[in-house]
Amino acid sequence: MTTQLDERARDILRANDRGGYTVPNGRVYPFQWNWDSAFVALGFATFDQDRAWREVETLFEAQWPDGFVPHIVFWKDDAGYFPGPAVWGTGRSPLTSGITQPPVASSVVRSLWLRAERSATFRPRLEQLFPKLLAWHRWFAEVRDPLGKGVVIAVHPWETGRDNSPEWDAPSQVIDTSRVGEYKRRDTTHLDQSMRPTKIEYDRYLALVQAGRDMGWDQRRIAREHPFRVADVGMSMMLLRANRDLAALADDLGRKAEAEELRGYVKRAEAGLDYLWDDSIGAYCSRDSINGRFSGLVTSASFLSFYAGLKHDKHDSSTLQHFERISKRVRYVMPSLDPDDPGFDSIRYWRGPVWAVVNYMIGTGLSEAGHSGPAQRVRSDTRALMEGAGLYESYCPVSGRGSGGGDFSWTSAIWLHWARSG
Ligand code: 9WN
Repeated sequence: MTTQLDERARDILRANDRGGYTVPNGRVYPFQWNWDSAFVALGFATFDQDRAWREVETLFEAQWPDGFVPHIVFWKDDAGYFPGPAVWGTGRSPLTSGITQPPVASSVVRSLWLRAERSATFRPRLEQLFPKLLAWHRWFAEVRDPLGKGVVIAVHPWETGRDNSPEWDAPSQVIDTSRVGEYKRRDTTHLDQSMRPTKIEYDRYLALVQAGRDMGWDQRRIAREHPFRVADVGMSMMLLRANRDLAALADDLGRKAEAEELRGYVKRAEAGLDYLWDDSIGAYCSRDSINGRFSGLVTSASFLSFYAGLKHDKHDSSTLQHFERISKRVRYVMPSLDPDDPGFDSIRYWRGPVWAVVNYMIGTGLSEAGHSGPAQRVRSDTRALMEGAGLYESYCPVSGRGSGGGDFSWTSAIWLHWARSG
């Protein structure tokens, strides 16, 4: 089974390779996506290290001069996805979207570097990538951390990568959709509608794209004025981890000043992420930065505190209690939303399904923090899902059925890099 799935996973990555970058799924997502590409590189690294580095390098070819890295790069147009480059209207070359995505690239590059055993062959490539990664991290610190706490403010649900998480329901209420007009979605022609975000959610996504375009994609202005400005627990945890990993890379490259700067960001977040601790539910969750309200929801992102390297006895034991409770409620952890929440929907995108990339981060973090039982559960469930259903975009935590697109790139990568030996 393992060898068969290894072959299948490699075939999927090769088939979705468009020459230097990989599409998440050929039909549903025909462009380069930011955090998908990073995770995809982990998969390539298991059989073609050169191709793995190339994936990240291609992504950073689309970096804007201020350090921002877009969530989609439209290397070639494709009518199969909406909204395409004309709707975004960023006027960049290459054409890109105007929002970003979770900053996992530095953590991935560190993993590639360690796999390459810090070899002289890959050192020049690391030297080239390092300033680009650093520029992106600085952009987060300067543009997306207005609270000065290391907490990332997301200005679009798509930035969080957890598009229709119920965490965004309340903060999205204020988005004015009156100017959105008619449009034709493409996702629901490829996939079952019951698995995708709803019409009102799409209207809001598009209203935010329009607002960004109206502001000429001036990122500083967007960060100040957008109607949606949410402190995202997922991005904040991933950035903290990425800052630690980039600091370690700076050490290896002998860049003392940069390592110190990055450790400064780490310190800031270690103290500041308490802002996302909601004592009333005993978990980390996202928070509307406009009115300070917590989402009050336990999601899969709540379990990323271990991956971020946060250590806090009371918070850790409370988070682990949620883990125990949820792991008894569903056959496969970690559902994207607490199954005891009334909004839980086992097949609708980020309102229930399990995502392999999130499991990879949760499992890695738990294992590093010494919580080997829960860590093992996450890994073996991920493995069982893939063996049972194939390499899908996501999975139903109750039945194990695949949901979303099939032949999925980042799921294949996570199989090769991590889940296969769980
Ligand atoms: C919008 C590609 C992306 C992932 C996101 C996932 C989904 C896009 C969409 O697909 O988002 O960016 O159209 O639904 O939510 O995490 O990066 O796999």
